[in-house]
Amino acid sequence: MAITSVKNLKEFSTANERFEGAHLLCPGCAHSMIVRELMNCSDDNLVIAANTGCLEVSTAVYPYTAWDTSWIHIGFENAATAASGAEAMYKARKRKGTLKNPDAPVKFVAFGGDGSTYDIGFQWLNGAVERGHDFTYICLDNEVYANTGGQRSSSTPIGSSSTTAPAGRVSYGEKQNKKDMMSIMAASGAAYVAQVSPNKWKNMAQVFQKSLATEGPCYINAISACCTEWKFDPKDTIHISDLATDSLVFPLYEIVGGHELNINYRPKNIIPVRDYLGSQGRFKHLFKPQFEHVLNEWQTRVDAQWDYLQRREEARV
Ligand SMILES: Cc1ncc(C[n+]2csc(CCOP(=O)(O)OP(=O)(O)O)c2C)c(N)n1
Ligand code: SF4
Ligand SMILES: [Mg+2]
Repeated sequence: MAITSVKNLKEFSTANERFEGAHLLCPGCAHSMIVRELMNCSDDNLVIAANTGCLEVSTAVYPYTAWDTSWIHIGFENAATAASGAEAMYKARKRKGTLKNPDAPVKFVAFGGDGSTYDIGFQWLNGAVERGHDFTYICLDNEVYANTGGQRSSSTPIGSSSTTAPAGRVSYGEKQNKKDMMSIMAASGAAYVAQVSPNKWKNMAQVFQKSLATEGPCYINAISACCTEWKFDPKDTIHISDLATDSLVFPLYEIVGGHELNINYRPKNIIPVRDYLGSQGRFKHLFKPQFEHVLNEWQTRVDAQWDYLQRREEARV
């Protein structure tokens, strides 16, 4: 697997910018950090598909664009379809000898929000993975339908208050467990799957490079802190992301070839899940006495998941 070396911070900050600042994402939006890093960590030609969501509506407001690369906008459910279709056409033209520059490396990438990835575009993503296209799908996972005002998705975590599962005197908000897309994608035949977070930018760059260098479908679940819907100060995006990874609410790990699980980040000091939940307005009601059990269940669930991941890593099954 040919992986170019990870750029250092200085190289990143001076890299040829392919995701331009001319966009309307909220200040502090993690979507832009993830996208920019993907584009800066590769020197290959990129063909990027983005479906409807905060990323697309904020980066391509006619007649402007933030994308200094080939870019396809497509309907809410179809980022994977567009990227896999472009990849299939590229392969066919290469075979027929009709490409102008057949030796130039080209990589195909799709971006979708959690609403489109976990819910509305799930079938199309799953089909593209099952067909074995050579592309990387990156879910910008802010755990809510942010662009349309904060409805819950199947990525929304238990206890979060959203417009369609609001917290109140009796209800503590979301009742369902966040869907486990990592396991689903690994089981669906993805060659490589990983979770990343922008606070661990080096790991994120390594994962992106690994996925671009892997032949076959890759799925990356990127936690994308949303100051607007999670209700925190825009200056705290990286701090909130630190709390997510260091409480192990969002563990960073990868699954290679559907079975080999590697943990990519082990916090030196694991912090209580309460510290993560208490940092955001969407969970603030959980600190009322009547919802104490939800906080305790959260910690138990996160501990059990971490235990499971470590056992999976050791067992190599
Ligand atoms: C088939 C279809 N259903 C619904 C919509 C309306 N819609 C546009 S963006 C969006 C929310 C996007 O949420 P998500 O995918 O999580 O991305 P985010 O905005 O949170 O980054 C919705 C429901 C649409 N455009 N097409
Ligand atoms: S609402 Fe959230 S995801 Fe959308 S642009 Fe603002 S911070 Fe980013
Ligand atoms: Mg979302």
